[in-house]
Parts: sequence; structure tokens; C-alpha cells
Amino acid sequence: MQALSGYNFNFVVGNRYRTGKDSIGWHCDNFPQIGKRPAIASLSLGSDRKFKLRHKDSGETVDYHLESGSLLIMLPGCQEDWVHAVPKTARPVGERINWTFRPHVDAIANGEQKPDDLPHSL
Ligand SMILES: O=C(O)CCC(=O)C(=O)O
Ligand SMILES: [Mn+2]
Repeated sequence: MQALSGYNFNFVVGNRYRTGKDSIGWHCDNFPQIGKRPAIASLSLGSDRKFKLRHKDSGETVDYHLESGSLLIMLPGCQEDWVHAVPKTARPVGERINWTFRPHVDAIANGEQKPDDLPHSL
């Protein structure tokens, strides 16, 4: 993941979407444990699903179609300025697994995460 994204991560969160009824609502991942301005890498496996971003101030939305094997990198600033969601879909879709690779505050020297500035890797 470090070679692909340019960032080091030291923990992973998994989500399982069993059908199109499983979803995740609008949110951002900027809680203190993952430090200031984290980069987050998101690996999708299984059924493709829409991933939406919405700018917190302007309301601008951007849609991505995340296919199996796709890697989405949310760069520093994304969590601060945007919220994201995987909406429900009426399309008949099978299972999707998503892994988000995240930094942990203990591993960040200080401030914004920079490429390769974490001592730990997976
Ligand atoms: O499933 C996804 O693509 C996004 C998951 C997500 O936003 C999260 O786990 O915080
Ligand atoms: Mn998220």
C-alpha cells in the first residue's frame, strides 16, 4: 500500500456491504486518533458501488464508480473539506468488501501527514 499510495498506514478498517441495502451515510473520518489531515487509502473488492463526495461548503458533489480492485486515495484535506458516502442502490448487487488504510496519531511525527513520514508499515 505504501508503494501504491506514497503513504504509510498502520491500521485498517473493513466494511462489508452484503447487498445494495447496505450503505454508509455522509461522514468524514477526521477523528483525533488518525491525526491532523490524514491520508486514507480505500481498496474495494467485490461488487462495484457508487462512492460520493460532497464539499462541506459549496455542496458540490463528485461521484466515483468503485470497481473491484480499485484504490481510491483520499489525500490530506479531503476529510476536512468533504464528506463521503456509499448510498443504497436498487440495482441487484452482490457483496462488496472495502478496506480503508489509515494512519494512527501515535505514528505521525506532527501535523499533516506527509508521504512516507510514518515509521510503521503494514
Ligand atoms: O466503503 C467505502 O468505500 C467507504 C467506507 C468508509 O467511508 C469508511 O469506512 O469510513
Ligand atoms: Mn469514511
